[in-house]
Amino acid sequence: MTHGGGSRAMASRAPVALILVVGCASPSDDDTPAMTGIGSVGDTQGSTTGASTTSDGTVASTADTTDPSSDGSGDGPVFDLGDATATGVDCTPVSADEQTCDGIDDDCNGFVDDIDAAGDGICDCLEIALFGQPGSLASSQFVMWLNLQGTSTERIDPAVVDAQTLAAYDVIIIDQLSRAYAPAEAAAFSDWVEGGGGLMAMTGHTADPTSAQTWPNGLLAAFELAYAGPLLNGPVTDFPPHPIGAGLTSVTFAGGFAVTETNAGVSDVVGQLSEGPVARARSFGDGKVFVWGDEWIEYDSEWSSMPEITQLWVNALDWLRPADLCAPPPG
Ligand SMILES: [Ca+2]
Ligand SMILES: [Ca+2]
Ligand SMILES: [Ca+2]
Repeated sequence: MTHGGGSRAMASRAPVALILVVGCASPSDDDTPAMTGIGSVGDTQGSTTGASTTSDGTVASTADTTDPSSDGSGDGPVFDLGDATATGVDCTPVSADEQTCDGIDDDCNGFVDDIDAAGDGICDCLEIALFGQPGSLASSQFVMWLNLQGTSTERIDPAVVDAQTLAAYDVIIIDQLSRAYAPAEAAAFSDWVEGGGGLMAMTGHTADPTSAQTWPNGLLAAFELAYAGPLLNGPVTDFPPHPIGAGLTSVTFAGGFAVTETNAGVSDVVGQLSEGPVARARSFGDGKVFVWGDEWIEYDSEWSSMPEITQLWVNALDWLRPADLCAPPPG
């Protein structure tokens, strides 16, 4: 995925020649307000899945050229981006700062789509999928919360998983699974991670070993990680040095499982109980995998008593995001 894996990114980077019209964008012409439009979940998703076109379709063109006089404004300079993936020395800025989640380094600071308008620590350009069914706590509004942080997040539970299904996302978070997955579907997951995707897994929605361990383990096998053992209870207060655990001292863990390696040494322990590791993380190809042994961290009803959980999500999403997406400016 090289960050190029997302459907938005792939679509916007496909052309070899791209000309943008800038300087004519009113606030409504820009994706940024939509990306940070608190409460406009549908708008947010819609605005970022349309490849390089903005909400009103005026800014970008993915084919041939855009005549600056054809958009009705005619008051902006035209920049030839050349290769749409351009950044660094060959990059021509189209704006003074990063403007749109379009797979283009607008300001040529070396980082594509590095936008976090609200300063909440979660990149506004991330496209996230919650994969599977939500947990049992009706109070959970986790998908909405992720969208409120500026991301484009949706829940999916596809009948068949293939490369095209996964390519639309930068980060996929496995939630409660409702079935076993075929080897070809598991392979699609591992290929997606190897290409740059960020995969996180949760479990513990039920004690049933088939749905809580066997099914997710089928997807995690390629990464040599697995849920195992009896139900465990936290909270997790032991966070060995790792970016995901940075600043954390206590995070809920209520009826979850140990996270084990099927090949010793392939991962780092992110969190552990007295019984052993319950969170592990590893790199895999160009992507990353983070496996957490419980699901209560998605229940925002818990966050009022454990505000560190939101920091866990900030840390996890920053670690999981594609390496060339949303990074802060160098230096
Ligand atoms: Ca940039
Ligand atoms: Ca951009
Ligand atoms: Ca944000």
